Amino acid sequence: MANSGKSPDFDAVVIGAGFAGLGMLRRLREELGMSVQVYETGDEVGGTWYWNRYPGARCDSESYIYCFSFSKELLQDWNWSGKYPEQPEILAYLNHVADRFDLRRNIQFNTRVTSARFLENANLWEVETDQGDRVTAQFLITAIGCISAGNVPDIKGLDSFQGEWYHTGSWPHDKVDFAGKRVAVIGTGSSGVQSIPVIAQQAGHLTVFQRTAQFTIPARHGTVDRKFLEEEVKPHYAEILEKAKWSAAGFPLDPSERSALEVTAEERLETYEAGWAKGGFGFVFGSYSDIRTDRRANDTVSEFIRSKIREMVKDPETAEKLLPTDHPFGSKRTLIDTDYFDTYNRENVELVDIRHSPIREITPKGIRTEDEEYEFDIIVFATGFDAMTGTFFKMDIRGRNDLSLKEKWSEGPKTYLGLQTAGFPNMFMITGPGSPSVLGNMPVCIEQHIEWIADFLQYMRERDIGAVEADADAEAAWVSHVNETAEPTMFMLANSWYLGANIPGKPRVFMPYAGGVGNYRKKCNEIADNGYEGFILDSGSRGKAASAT
Ligand code: NA7
Repeated sequence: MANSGKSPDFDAVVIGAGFAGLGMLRRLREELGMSVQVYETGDEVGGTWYWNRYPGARCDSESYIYCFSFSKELLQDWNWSGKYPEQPEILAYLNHVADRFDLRRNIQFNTRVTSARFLENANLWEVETDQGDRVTAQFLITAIGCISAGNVPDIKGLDSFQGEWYHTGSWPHDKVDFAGKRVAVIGTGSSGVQSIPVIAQQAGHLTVFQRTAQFTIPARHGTVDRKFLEEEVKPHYAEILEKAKWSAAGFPLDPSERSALEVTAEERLETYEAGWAKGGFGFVFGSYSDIRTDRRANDTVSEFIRSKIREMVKDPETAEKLLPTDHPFGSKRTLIDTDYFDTYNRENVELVDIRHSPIREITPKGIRTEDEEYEFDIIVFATGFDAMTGTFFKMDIRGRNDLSLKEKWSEGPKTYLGLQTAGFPNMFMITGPGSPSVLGNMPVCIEQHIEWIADFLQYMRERDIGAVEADADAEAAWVSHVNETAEPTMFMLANSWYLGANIPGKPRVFMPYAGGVGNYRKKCNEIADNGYEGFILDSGSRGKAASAT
């Protein structure tokens, strides 16, 4: 459909139908009365939880806090079964939300946005898709996820491999049969750590190719505690959510205020043991306040986890390879696992340290490292994503003066609050680089962006403002603040996807905002209360769509 007159085809185009896209669509349509078109590449809703169907895929946030908060009824009605929700259950939840709030009618599935161009004279975005759509909208809102562009490393010979291979982030919808097969998993990040124990139970033989040994904390997963849910969560959802909103990482946890260096070694050990027994992210937030900022404090927890690995893994040589010694705990994404280290005690599991013996090529039969050749029926790439910017760059997004986003961000992403980037008026990013989202509980972060963006659009409409754009100076100041905030943290001491270090040639820039979810919310609110300080408000052509649907 082309733009036929002065009015745009839609008030807003939203890209993506995961948590962010669904929530944004509902808010704009139901509360602002806007006409919205969502484009989604998949043939269903779900985003991350549509694509990541690998064995063992589940969320590291506890289920009762991994949800939308906009509907009290939804919060009360939905019953999770797992303490940590598994992928099929989260997908079922998102499908339920789509049905319950009648969201599908504004979503076009099987459609990838290929380009978006800002039409300066009209203050509109023109969006094109791979299905031949060409539409205009006043607002362009990206809800594309932060970890959605899969990274299959460029290893020589992959095309020649005669077996099957898969990337965890675009897993087939039909079950992959590992029974009796010789399987390789490359990568030991979240996806590897979750899938390895499950694949090991099914495969004939599993070989794990590890580049970096990981710190991981036991999840202590199980079925959901019904009594806890009915008595402690559901009657108090409002307070729980409020606490999560203002917390450091979007969880309703009470962070410890003690320093690890103030207490005796015995007391520390007791705290770490208690946290380890309880499992999950509480281990991090409930122990000591400085383990993520002070190297000496961090050493105590890093060493504690190493001692646990030595205890859990029976073969001393394997245990030694599994010890993370080149980065402190918490400098890469904190991992939560179920039986990860125990898996290496199985007869059918082998660990190959590719830091010391790198993969040279993939052969028709398997994988050749510097020292050996291995034969496989299936190779699983748990090798992560071109995070935070990769999905943006798959589209040709152009702002003022035909400037492409890829060119603007060639030295790393530059945003104001992670919500807008100068030169791209009326384009908003949900969980964009420069926001804390990937360091926190996603739905809490996503909903904050949805609410903030919707309030801004409402403000614009009430004042007849046609376009808003981040001011270049405000953006530069925010980029500096993001960098300064990350500088004293452990995050700077590892090669992680937060820094783009997993993608050859990607600029080494810390992309998320490490100042905390609650602090960030406060800053966003202050900026809004000050008349959207740092944004240029242009009262030119308003570009409202003809009718809301
Ligand atoms: P991650 O966390 O980026 O992990 C990818 C893993 O793959 C990690 O162990 C990498 O080693 C390894 N990797 C990456 N490239 C290669 C190559 N070329 N050769 C060998 N090994 C490689 O991705 P996940 O999918 O596990 O998790 C992504 C996020 O999803 C996660 O953080 C959660 O937020 C949810 P490295 O550590 O870089 O040496």
